[in-house]
Amino acid sequence: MTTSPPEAELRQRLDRTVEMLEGHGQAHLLARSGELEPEALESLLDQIDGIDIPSSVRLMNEARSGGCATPPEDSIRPAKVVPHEPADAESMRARGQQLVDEGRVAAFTVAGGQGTRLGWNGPKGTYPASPITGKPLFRLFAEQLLAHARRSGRSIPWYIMTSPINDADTRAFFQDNNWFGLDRTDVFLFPQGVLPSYDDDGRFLLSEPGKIAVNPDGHGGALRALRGSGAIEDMLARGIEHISYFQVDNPTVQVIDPLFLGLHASSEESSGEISSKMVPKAAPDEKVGVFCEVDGRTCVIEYSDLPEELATAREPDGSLRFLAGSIAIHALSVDFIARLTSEDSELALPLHQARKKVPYVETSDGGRIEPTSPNATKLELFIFDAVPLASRSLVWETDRVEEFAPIKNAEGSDSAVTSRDLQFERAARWLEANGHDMPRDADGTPLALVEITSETALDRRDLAGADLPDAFKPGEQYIL
Ligand code: UD2
Repeated sequence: MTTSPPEAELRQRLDRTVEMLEGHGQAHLLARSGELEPEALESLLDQIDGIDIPSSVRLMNEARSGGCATPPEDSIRPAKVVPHEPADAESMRARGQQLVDEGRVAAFTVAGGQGTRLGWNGPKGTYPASPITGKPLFRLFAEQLLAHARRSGRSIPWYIMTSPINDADTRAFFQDNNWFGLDRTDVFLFPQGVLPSYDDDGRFLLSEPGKIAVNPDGHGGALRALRGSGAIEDMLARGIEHISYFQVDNPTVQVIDPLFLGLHASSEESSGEISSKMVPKAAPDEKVGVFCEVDGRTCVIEYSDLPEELATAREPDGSLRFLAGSIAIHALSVDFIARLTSEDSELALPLHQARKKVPYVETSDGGRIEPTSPNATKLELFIFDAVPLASRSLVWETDRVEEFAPIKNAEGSDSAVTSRDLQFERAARWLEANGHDMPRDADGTPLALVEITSETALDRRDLAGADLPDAFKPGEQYIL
C-alpha cells in the first residue's frame, strides 16, 4: 500500500517544480494543480521529474530551430550495395555462424510502437501472424531462437524494447506463454523513453488534468534505452559483441542470419559497426526509407523526406535509381552502441518531427479540446540515423519474399493478408528449391498452403533430405 507524503512536503515539491517549469516556459502544466487530489498531483510531479523538462525543452528548441534537414538534392547519390549472392558467401556464413556458436550474438526486437494503423488491441508482437497456425509474432521469433540454440548448443539472449504504453502487457504475454520455452534469464525486456508533444507555441500539453501528453521517442530511442536499462552492461557481461536488430512487425525476418552477421563483422565493406539489409523497392512510392550516400557516408533517407524527383528517377534500363529500400534489419556492434551512448546520447541522433492530433486540456479554463486537425508535434529518433555515424556501413541486398512480409496495416499493402501470401509463397519456393512439386494457378500463386515451422527449417537449405509429403495437393493445408 502506498501512502501520500505529508501535505507540506508535497506543497514544497510543487513550489520547486513550478519554479523549474517557469524557467522553461512550461508553468501552465501546473496552472490547475490546485484541482488535483494529492495522489494525482504527486503522480503528475513524478511524471514531470521523469520527463526531464530541461532536456525535453532543449530538444524541442533544437527541433523547432531546424531539426534534421534533408541534405541538398544534388548531394544525394544511391548507396553502394553488396549483391544478394556475394562471392565469399560460404566463408562469411561460416564466420557468422562461428559468432553465434561462440555466444557473441544477441537478438534485439524493437516493439515499442503503438500499432495504431493495424488496429490491434495489444502489443503488436501478440498479433497472430503465421498463416495457418496463427502463432503470434513473439512466438515466431522465439521459435527461431530455439532452433538456432539447438544447432549451436548455445542459447541466444533476446533483448526486447517495449514502451511505457505496452510494457506491462508485453511482460504478461511472455509470462502467460511461459516465455515460449526460452530460458527466462535470456529474455531482457525494457521500456523505451518518451518525449512530450508540444503545440505551435512550444508548450507541452496535458492529455488529462494530471497527465502530460507524451509519445515514445522512436526506435532510435533504443540506443538510450539499451544503455539506461542496463542491457548494454548485460551484453558486455555475457560477451555479446553484435546484436541482430529487427522490428516486431515482420514474421519472416531471419532473427539470426549467419551470412549477414558474417558480412557485417568481417567483410571489407563493413567497419563492423552497423550494417543493413535492403530489398529493391517495389515502386517509387513504397513506404520504406532509401539507402543513399551523402558526402561519402551511407545514410537512410525516410520515404517522406526523399525528394520526389529522386524517388521517381530511373536508370537507362528503367530500374529505379534510388532502389535500395530499407527493411529495418540491421546488425550493430555493442561497442558502437556503447560509443554512441557514452556521453550525451541524446545528441547522437537527429530529431524528426511529425504533426499529430493530440486531445488536450486547455489549462486556462480546464476545458477539454478534441482537435480535428493536427495541433501538435511529436519528436522521434530513428535508429537508421546511426548508419552515417559508422566509418563504413555495409548494405546488403536480400530477397523480399525470403524476409520481408511486414504486418502494418489493417488492410491493403503490408497487411495480414499480404503477409500471409508472402509466407505461403516463401514456403512454396523452399519446397520447389528442394525438388518438390508445388501446384500453382495461372498467375503463379501456390495452390497448396504450407506453413513451415522453424523447428523444421530456418531456411530452404534445411529442407534438403527432410521427410516431407510426396505431393502437395491443391486446396490442402500443410504444417511442416
Ligand atoms: C519503418 C521505417 C521504414 C521501413 C519500414 C520497413 C521508420 C521511420 N521507417 O516504417 O523506412 O524501413 O519500417 O518495415 O522507421 N518502434 C518502437 N518505438 C517507437 C516507434 C517504433 O519500438 O517509438 C518500432 C515499432 O514497434 C516497429 C518499428 O519500430 O517494430 C517500426 O515502426 P513504424 O511502424 O513506426 O515504422 P514504419 O512502418 O512507418
